[in-house]
Amino acid sequence: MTSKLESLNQWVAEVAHLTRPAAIHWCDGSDAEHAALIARMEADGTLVRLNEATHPGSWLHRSHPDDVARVEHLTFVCTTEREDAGPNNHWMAPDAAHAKMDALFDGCMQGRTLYVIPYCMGPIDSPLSRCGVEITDSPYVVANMRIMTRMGAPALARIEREGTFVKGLHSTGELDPERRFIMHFPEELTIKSYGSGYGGNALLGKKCHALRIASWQARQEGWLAEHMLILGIETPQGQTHYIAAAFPSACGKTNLAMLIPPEGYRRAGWKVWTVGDDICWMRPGADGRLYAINPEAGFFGVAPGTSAKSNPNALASVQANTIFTNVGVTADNQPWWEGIDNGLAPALDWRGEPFDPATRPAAHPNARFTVSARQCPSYSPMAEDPQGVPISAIVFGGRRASLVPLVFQARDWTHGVLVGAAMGSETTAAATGAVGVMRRDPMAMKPFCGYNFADYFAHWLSFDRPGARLPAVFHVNWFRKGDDGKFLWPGFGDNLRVLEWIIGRVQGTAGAVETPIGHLPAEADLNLEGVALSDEARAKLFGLDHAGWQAEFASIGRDLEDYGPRLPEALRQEQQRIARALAA
Ligand code: GTP
Ligand code: SPV
Ligand code: MN
Repeated sequence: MTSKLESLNQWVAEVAHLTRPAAIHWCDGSDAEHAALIARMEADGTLVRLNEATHPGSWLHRSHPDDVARVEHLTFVCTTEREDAGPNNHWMAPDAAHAKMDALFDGCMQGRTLYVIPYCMGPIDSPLSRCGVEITDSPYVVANMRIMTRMGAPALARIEREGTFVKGLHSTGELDPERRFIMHFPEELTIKSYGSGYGGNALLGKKCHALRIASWQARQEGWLAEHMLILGIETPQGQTHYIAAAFPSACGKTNLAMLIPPEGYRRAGWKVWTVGDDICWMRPGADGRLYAINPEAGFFGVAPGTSAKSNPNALASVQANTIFTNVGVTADNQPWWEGIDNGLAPALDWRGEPFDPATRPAAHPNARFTVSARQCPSYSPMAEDPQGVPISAIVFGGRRASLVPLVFQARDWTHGVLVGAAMGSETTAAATGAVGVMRRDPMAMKPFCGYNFADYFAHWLSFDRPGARLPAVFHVNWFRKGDDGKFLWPGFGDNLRVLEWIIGRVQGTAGAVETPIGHLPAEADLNLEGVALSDEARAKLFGLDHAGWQAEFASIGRDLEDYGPRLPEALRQEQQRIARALAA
């Protein structure tokens, strides 16, 4: 097969000439194609069939033990000018990067099949969607892309119509961490990824395209590509409010997007609808509001900690037709992970060895499930709407054991942009490296912004213009800990209490106390009925530690200076204004 688009045929031919595959397969996304791929992977051990009675159509993939998460230190943005990538990215000159990657790709697909995957990020008929083509030698990547994107014939038809697409070239190579690079060429709308088969390193539609390349395009075209979940909250009055929330990797986006209201709220008629759990593309509509789509079609969610109690919607979603990566299995081949809390026990760990708690956990901490969003019981009927959903509030949040209260609201858009730019969070297992180290992660985009953060902040500020009806901006922290090291807030379903306050603020019905860092709810402004909170919890969740925030703002000021003269003056002034207010 070939395409009607000559530029696509030509690129595939060039790549085949370089990588020398044994065969070329153009993916049409059909069931027959999928079945053949699965059979092939089952035969060579890439996929292990799970218990057909309990988990029909579901598979386990064990990745190489050195290939279990994104590799931020090996991820580059290759712009002509180094400054355009900014201090937030690793940079390499495009020519040098192409030469380095092409040397790795030279002959790397010998004996393998080259798969051409045309895909669409976003509903196939949405003007907000964008298309790409991933070339890969990994059938596991094909199977995951089929779940995570709109892949195959309809996407190819749209690409042929539009004539443009993001080019992504991927090979698992030898899975040698020394020969592993994830390179982005935003000026050429091109991605080259070599040496990893895992998640965000290999499923190029996800972080590489939908965030790093898309953020670059979004800046040029006047929209936003963000590491955000999107959810709808239906009130007992029957109104649905949409919220987009940016939390860093493994900090609760999937959980919040699939929230099940506490009992009292359910009885009163509250419902939460999932639009997306990881990525949000939004742009101003004719009425000045921001309209958002989820560019993905599936969830690549963190498995550990997912239980009938913490996230029943996720657990229900993964009962069938799911690919599990790096989880453990029970004696009768059911998937198992720490915190699944289902009364079963693991027999084999994620490396396929007999489970021994002294050796390693059953599931890798970054073990994931890949599943179609349509299997989620709370999947929003508006999720596939080509126009997107109007966003009423943007929520930033991080994993902060100390200092940061449960929730506060920014005074205005400029303050909101500062709140996002100043976000901090403790690192997690979603990327290789130390876990639990506090770092700045502006808008949860530190690993994903495809250009200079200073320009990104300026782009965010530019949305505040005549005619705009921008969302209100908030900051939350579900992860505040007490002196005993335990979480002070129950979290999960109870987070709806905070979302209710957020909606109340947007509608002008909920109260708040004004402080230098923003509007904080008084305890009485939140519905805490049935929530047991200690005095320590109340003080820390709703109080303001003045001295602590003074130190935090000094640190924010220093960190912003890292961006040098490109940092928007409005942001610097906002930081200084708050620092002064805290000192007064
Ligand atoms: P990526 O897919 O990596 O971008 O991450 P995500 O933000 O979707 O992460 P996810 O929702 O899977 O977060 C997983 C981790 O956050 C698990 O350790 C959860 O237990 C924890 N978590 C989520 N919500 C809460 C909460 O409200 N309170 C507490 N204490 N932990 C939470
Ligand atoms: C993340 O790390 O933020 C993820 C998983 O959502 S990955 O697709 O690997 O980027
Ligand atoms: Mn993510």
